[in-house]
Amino acid sequence: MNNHLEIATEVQAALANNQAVVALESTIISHGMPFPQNVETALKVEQAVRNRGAIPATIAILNGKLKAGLSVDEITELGKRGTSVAKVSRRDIPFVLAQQAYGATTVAATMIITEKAGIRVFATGGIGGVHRGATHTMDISADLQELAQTNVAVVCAGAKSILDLKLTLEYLETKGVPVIGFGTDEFPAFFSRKSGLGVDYRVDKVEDLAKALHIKWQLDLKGGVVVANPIPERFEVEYAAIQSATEQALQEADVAKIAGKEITPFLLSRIEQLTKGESLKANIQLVLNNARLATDLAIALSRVVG
Ligand code: PSU
Ligand code: MN
Repeated sequence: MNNHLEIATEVQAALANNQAVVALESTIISHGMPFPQNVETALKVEQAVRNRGAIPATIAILNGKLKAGLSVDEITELGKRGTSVAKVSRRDIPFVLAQQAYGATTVAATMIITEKAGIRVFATGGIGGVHRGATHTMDISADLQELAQTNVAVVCAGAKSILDLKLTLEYLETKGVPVIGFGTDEFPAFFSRKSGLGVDYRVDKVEDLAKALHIKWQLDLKGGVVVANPIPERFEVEYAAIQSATEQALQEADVAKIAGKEITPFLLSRIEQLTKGESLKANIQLVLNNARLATDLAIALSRVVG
């Protein structure tokens, strides 16, 4: 395994000293935001993790290697290449490695590499989920299946309403994945703090969450958890604007017959265009907010484990 995985020196040193490390995903850089905001955001997020006391490890595949921890140049390269980089989920990893290619890792693939590197906490924007109309299309993100089997806490702002949030929560329940609301009883819907749907557990202190996570993994109850962290109120996007942009993007995807792994990036970029960049601003803020909470959690976890 180890000649496939390259852990940055700084990340290795932190892990060896039981210092907090936070993993960060890369599909959000290549496929989730446009250049140059994607690179600016990725670097800001890394800085936010450092400022709060942990070491960031952006996860990606570069030249056929699984990487935990990228340099500024590597993040910039990934952001410039954008959607020409392969979007890599679990199924794609061995093929991208065999081709010595670049890969931007989704939540699922990032979780896999995060776990292999020995990191427990990962921050992103939103997770994939059960798509609207999935009862016909069976479009269910591999992220959910990964959460069922890989031991990583995923800090996110919930999931976008391009998805069927109710079915997403049902699926997670079936798979035994706990959904935790951080400081909230409600599952957040990415751009807004509310979805009308509940969470399994509300937690107000990272220490309490760290204790429960430690016990979960001590008991070998495999799998991750969703730590749903609502977007700060002042950055919420007006509900009606997001709703109409989402509906329009979904209709366009349907007409253009976009399916499979193309659909999520298509919807994300259309919503950004249709809201004239409003959604992008919110997206950047919520990722920063998630990186800060993930840092606090990683620190709390290193104390419990240590
Ligand atoms: N949702 C977002 N932003 C994102 C993604 C999802 O709000 O950037 C990306 C993540 O990388 C996620 C992936 O893991 O899309 C899910 O893609 P799919 O639905 O094809 O599994
Ligand atoms: Mn899909």
